Amino acid sequence: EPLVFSGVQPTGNLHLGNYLGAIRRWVALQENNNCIYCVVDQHAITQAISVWGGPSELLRNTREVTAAFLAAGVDPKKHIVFNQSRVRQHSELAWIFNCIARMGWLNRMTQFKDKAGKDRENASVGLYVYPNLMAADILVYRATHVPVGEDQKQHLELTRDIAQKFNTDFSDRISELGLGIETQSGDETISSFFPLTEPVIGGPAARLMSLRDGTKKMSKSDPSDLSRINLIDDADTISKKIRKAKTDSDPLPSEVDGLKDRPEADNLVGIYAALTDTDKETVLRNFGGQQFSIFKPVLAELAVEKLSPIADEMRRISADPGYVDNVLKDGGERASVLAEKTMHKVRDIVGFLQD
Ligand code: AQP
Repeated sequence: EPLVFSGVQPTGNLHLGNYLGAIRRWVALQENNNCIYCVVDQHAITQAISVWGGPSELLRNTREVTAAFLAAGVDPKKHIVFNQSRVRQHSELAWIFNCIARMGWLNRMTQFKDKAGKDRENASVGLYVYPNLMAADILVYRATHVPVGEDQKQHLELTRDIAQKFNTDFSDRISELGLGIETQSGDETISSFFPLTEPVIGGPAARLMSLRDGTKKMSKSDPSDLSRINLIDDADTISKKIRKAKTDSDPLPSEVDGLKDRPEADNLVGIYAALTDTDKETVLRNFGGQQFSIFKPVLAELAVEKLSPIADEMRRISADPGYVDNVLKDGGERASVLAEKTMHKVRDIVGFLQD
């Protein structure tokens, strides 16, 4: 049976990319699947304390991200919403995955290179092994589908490699204990315990770019606030940011092909398409030939219309922090039961003595 898992880090400045690339798609997946949505607070502390802001900031951001999930339409009763650190089995499984994943695999992770920057010697070990914890987040529920933005693709490939190596290394033991399902691995049939998780990536907002530089990802950590639309921005701020967004001076093309080598134009058209649930072709059919002086105000109005209700709802939900805390506590309890079911089996598979 399909099971959906995804998470967002409570690192502040939740933006339109996080919403369109991930959270909004989570809401759609709730219809036909069981879903687990997580505020990944243990990931948030992998960078320097000056980046994640320290304990009070982490608590504040954990509540704010949860409020964003709920305001966007995540249903914490039918599905599970919790913060990662409450469910100890994530880090327990991550340790085992630290022993499964190879140094060479992690050395290829581009996000580590980006986030560590030039001073790699000074990056935390946690930042380096973060993809193993992410694999554990997913596989501790044996989740089959993970909706994320394009930037997470490589980490999901690593998650599959880890699952595959675990299944292969322990294949005999998994079948001896009767805990696997027979799957094909190359020419061999092996008994698999972990599924090979499918990334759910796509649509016109899989990778939103900075409003100041169409070659850079829209990101929470960009020092320029003008580079992103934050979910809590008010109408004036959203309009100003779109008005000031970098563009070239040509009118919009009528075909998607014409967006090639025009990253800023491509980005704004993608945002319009995602906000209206269409595709870039449709947007260009309506706006091809128009100048940005026409397109930008229409886009700004649309963004305000779609985002303002979410920001209002976030403020309403945040006014009662007790409510948010209870959602996370209840979700954490339900997640722990599921995670422990998996971990009990994993300990048996690995050969850790337990009752
Ligand atoms: N620009 C983006 N376009 C589409 N999706 C995006 N996501 C992030 N940026 C974009 C998706 O949002 C989800 C949550 O991301 P995260 O909190 O795990 O952090 P991140 O991937 O490191 O994203 P940020 O916001 O850009 O933070 P920093 O500045 O720290 O790098 C994920 O599904 C992600 O793909």
